[in-house]
Parts: sequence; C-alpha cells; structure tokens
Amino acid sequence: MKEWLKSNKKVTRVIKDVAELANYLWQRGWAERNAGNISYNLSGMIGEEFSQMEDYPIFNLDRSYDALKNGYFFVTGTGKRMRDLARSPMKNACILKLTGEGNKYHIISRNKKNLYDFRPTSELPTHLSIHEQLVLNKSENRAVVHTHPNELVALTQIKEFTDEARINHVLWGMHPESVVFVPRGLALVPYTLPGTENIARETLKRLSDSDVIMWEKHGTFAVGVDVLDAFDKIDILSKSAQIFFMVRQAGYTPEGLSDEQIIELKKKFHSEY
Ligand code: 2HA
Ligand code: ZN
Repeated sequence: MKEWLKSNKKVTRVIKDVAELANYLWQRGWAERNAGNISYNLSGMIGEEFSQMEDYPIFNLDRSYDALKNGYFFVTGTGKRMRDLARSPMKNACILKLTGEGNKYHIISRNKKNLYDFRPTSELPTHLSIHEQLVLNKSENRAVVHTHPNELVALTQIKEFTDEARINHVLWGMHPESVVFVPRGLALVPYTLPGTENIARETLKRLSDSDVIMWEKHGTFAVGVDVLDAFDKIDILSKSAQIFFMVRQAGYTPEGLSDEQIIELKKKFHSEY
C-alpha cells in the first residue's frame, strides 16, 4: 500500500490535505476526542489495481448507493482522533471501495490482519448520501467535512437562533465576508440522533439550498472541491459567531449589517441575487 500510494500523486495529495485539516480542527478545539469525520470521493483517481477484491472481507451498508457503485472513498475511522489523524492519516482513516451492487464495501488500504479493529466513521450514511447526491448533480465537490465548531454549536443552544432566518441574519451581519463566501447560508437540521439513516436523510434535504448544514446542538457539515475548501465555509461562519459572542461578552449588542447591506453584497458578488 505504501509503494502504491507513493506512485499515486492525486491520492497522496488528498491524504496530505486531510492530515492538514485534521490538525486545524484539533488546534481550533473543534475536535475533542473522536469528534468529527472527513471523506473524499477518490473515484476516477484509482485505476484497475483493486478490481479483484474477492479475497477481502466485505462489510454491509444500511442501504444501496446506486450512483456510487464501484466508487473509492477516503474516509476517517470511527473512534479515531483528529490529532492522531494529523500525524498518521493511514492508521486513522481508510480507503474503501463500494461493490458493484453499491450496498457493501471493502476496505482496501489495510491488510487483512488489522482489518477487523477498524471501521469507517459512524456518520458514513450521511457522508455517502451526500457523495451520492453530489455525483448525481455532476458537482465538482468531492470533499465532505463534519466538525464541532464551538461558537456555531453554542448559537444553536439559544432558542432564538434555532430559527433559520434569524441565525443567518445574525451570522451574515457580523462580517461581510460571510455573505460573500457563504451566500446561501446555514441550513438548520433540528436535533436528530447522530449516526443514523434518519439524520442522513434530513441532511440531504438541505444540501442543494445551503452552503453549510448545521446539526442543532451538535456540529456542521460542509462540502467542497477539496477538504480545505469545505473547511473554509465553516471557518467563515464560525468567525461570525465568534464576533457575535465577543461583542456580547463585552456587554454590548452587536449592531450587525442591515438587510440592505447584506443584499448589496449578494448582488455585487453573486449574479443570481
Ligand atoms: O465522529 O462527530 O457525529 C464522531 C462524531 C459523530
Ligand atoms: Zn459529530
């Protein structure tokens, strides 16, 4: 696997990016213990070398992902720490391959001896559902990032901000860049049990009309052309939430940008508005 990876520059680049991101998430305090998970669609970056997988153990998925049949994914492991992933990505993540039926997968990046002590992230249903939708939409986005950004999660602990229009108005109002780079805003998914098909379905419903999806009282999901692009969207909104709390902690009420100023920014930077 080591030799093969060395020869595949594209896959190596993805793994380097994931390790870099894992370090950022840990440094920001968004990745306590095993918090967060990352995936990247590697399909098209791997040739025929893994076409014979009969010898490898096979694992079941809860449902079939028709658009991802025979697809390859780099996926972080369940129970693994971002700070460990930053140092040793291949020990704390895996490359998996979906079967030709799309309802099972092989882990191709681990040898058979150490295969059974490793499983992909508990949020695999959400990650695969998002990748499937991205493929169906012919999107250029291949990366999916889930993390627990403190200030954004904190906002969803305040009843007033579980109103989607309200939370977006506040976030956009804290900094013009958030309007420029996150123009469709945050989609709020009401609290749902993590690691389930149910939360995957609720998340998927909001993929096409938002830039960042917030699981109430839990964390965020974002997609991007690479993992750092996905991270940037969360980071920008997080900055807005930090400014909001900073002003509040100083004893003031943040003024925010006006509706007119927000619309003006959208019109200048996004022709569809
Ligand atoms: O990977 O963040 O949502 C741990 C989690 C589950
Ligand atoms: Zn989580």
